[in-house]
Amino acid sequence: MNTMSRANALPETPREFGFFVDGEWREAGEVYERASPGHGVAVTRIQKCSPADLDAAVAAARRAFEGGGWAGLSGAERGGVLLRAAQILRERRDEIAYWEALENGKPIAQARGEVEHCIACFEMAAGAARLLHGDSFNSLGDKLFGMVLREPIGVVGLITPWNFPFLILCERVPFILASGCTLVVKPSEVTSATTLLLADVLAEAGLPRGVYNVVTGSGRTIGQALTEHTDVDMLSFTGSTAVGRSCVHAAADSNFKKLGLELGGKNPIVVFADSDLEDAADGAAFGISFNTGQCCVSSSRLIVERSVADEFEALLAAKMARIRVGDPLDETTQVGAITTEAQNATILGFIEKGRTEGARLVAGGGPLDLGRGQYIAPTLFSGVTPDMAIARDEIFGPVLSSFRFDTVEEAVALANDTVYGLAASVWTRDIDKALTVTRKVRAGRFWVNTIMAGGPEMPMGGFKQSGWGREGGMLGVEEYTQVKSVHVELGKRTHWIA
Ligand code: TXE
Repeated sequence: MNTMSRANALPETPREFGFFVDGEWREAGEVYERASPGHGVAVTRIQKCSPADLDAAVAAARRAFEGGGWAGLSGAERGGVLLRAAQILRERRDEIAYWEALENGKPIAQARGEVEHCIACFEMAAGAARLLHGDSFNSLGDKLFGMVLREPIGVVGLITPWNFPFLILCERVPFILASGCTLVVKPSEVTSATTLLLADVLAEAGLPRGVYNVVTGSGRTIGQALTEHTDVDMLSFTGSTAVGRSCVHAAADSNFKKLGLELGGKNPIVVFADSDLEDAADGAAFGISFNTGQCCVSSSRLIVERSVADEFEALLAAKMARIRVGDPLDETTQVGAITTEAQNATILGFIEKGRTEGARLVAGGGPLDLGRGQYIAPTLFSGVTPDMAIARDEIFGPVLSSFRFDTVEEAVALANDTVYGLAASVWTRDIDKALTVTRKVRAGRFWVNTIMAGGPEMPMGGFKQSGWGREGGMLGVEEYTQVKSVHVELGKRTHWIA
């Protein structure tokens, strides 16, 4: 069966994008090419912006903010633009999914699903723009009335990673816009296309010029300069813990800009003997293989009750072997390519470490040769001990490490044995066990008898070293505001000076 339609063919020549500042497309004078990781063929040409291009983008965002043409609109008017953007995204869903699959290597069907989620984010934020409000205090006595105003924080810098280029963008941009802020986005250098396509969508939806700006280029130059910029009021960063740390230093050394950080994860999936083992195995296979495990919320540590551990691992390994790993443009593919050569080498390095440190390979265990592109088989290690590298480090690939427990306390201790706290999942039919684990494990996003579920209504973010702040939901809009407490005296003042 041919599952590649003509619309899924590779582009004949790489598509060249400009960068977007103050409502217009610009050229930097130098471009670089990005090859599709699933095919090894150049698909896009991206501008290599200079620090001067970044300054121009920040200046445009500042003018657009201070001019009041966006922040000064009513929530209903801002929401109207976001709703129009949602409609245009719906019309351009397949096009956006296509470029996302090409640059990132994810399956095209998955990419379409992600664009659907992005549309929901815009619709949710449109409502939130109208609901955003402060507070009042009618309880300060007869003579004093208190109001708490919410104001947009100003110019936001947004640095996004390559694993979910469009989804992570859209879990932030509509919420930033709903708050009344303006922004400068620096997408990952390897997956910039869809962030640039969003500029077109927003302009067509009626977003005023200068509100959404995109600069492209390397993290170490343009990204770093954005973190250090003294005219950026807030920085939202999603990526590695190492760069997250450098953002904190840069904020402290520049203008104390507010930070939102979504960093790494080493997320536990706790499986009790009483759970539906077929369901749990399906969830565990999905949780580690979805997006080739290049997912901050991947469930990469399986913590399974000893009495069913052998049975469960066998069930899981059989399911993992049936996952359809293949060409991102094939409609039937479930798991696509590894996004970068560096990440491919990192994952294979961890698999090697797992072997040499004494873990037992139960499924996968290496690269898959599909003729072109870089692919890795979903991999399961059993008998992992807490000191091993595959137990502690974020691998960011389809590699699952399995541990065993006898008591609820042991399961909780193993789940919490990490510096991270992004997400966790628990599988059991026993409400006591489900809620005990949920209450005692320190993680920002929790799933009970499911995994990776969610919607834009729910806030997302990490405990411990997984980050600061929350994206999504009403909290996700409030994150980009600051509050001003206003005290109003009523009636004649009681004089201090007699
Ligand atoms: O991330 P980087 P990398 C983790 C994952 C992965 C590892 C390395 O474990 O293996 O990070 O990935 C920009 N100042 N995650 O090296 O470098 C960069 O251009 C400012 C987890 O690709 O953090 C890109 O836009 N910006 C994660 C973004 O930072 C800089 C998602 C992320 O790249 C910069 C991705 C600098 N000095 C990786 N250097 C998650 N939590 O989802 C780079 N960038």
